[in-house]
Amino acid sequence: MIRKIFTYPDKILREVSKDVEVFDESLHRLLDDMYETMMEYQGIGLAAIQVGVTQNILIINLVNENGEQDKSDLYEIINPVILEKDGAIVYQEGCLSVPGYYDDVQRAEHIKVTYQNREGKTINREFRGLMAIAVQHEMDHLQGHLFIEKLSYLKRKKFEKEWKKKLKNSK
Ligand code: Y12
Ligand code: CO
Repeated sequence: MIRKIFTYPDKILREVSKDVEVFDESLHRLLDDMYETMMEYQGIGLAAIQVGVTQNILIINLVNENGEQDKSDLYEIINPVILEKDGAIVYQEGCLSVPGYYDDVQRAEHIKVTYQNREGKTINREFRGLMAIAVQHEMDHLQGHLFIEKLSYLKRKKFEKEWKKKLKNSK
């Protein structure tokens, strides 16, 4: 089922998500719905809070070297914790909750993460480059943060002005 994606400035996006404790059929349905929703809106990453569910869940499905978004490359990441981070990388980020706006954000280039999969199994993994960026972007959502909060004061002011205009024109 395709779910509604909440967009800025909806207050729900500021909520802090909670850990998943039960790894049951309803969690699997939510993960399947998140995947369907992300694909429908042509995203590469989605956090549960973006579909209104305040649980520590995110999915990421990057495009591979053949330009395809293969489901076998899908990461379902539950209750993630960053254990270590290092390096720096700048990338022009976008977000399905801020559609149409993209800007440069600096993040760690390499992270070590512990998380659980849909069966509740603990997994320890290292991510680099775009995958590290995506994990950090989605984990910010779980803390109620959006990438636009990382913009400089002047860029943020410009964004707010443009966004208000866009919202007014879409009424
Ligand atoms: C690198 C940087 C950011 C991430 C987080 C995941 N971000 C996305 O998946 C963003 C997707 C996106 C797609 C859009 O297209 C449609 O909605 C059809 C979009 O909207 C427009 O461009 C109008 C905005 C964002 C991972 C890795
Ligand atoms: Co986002």
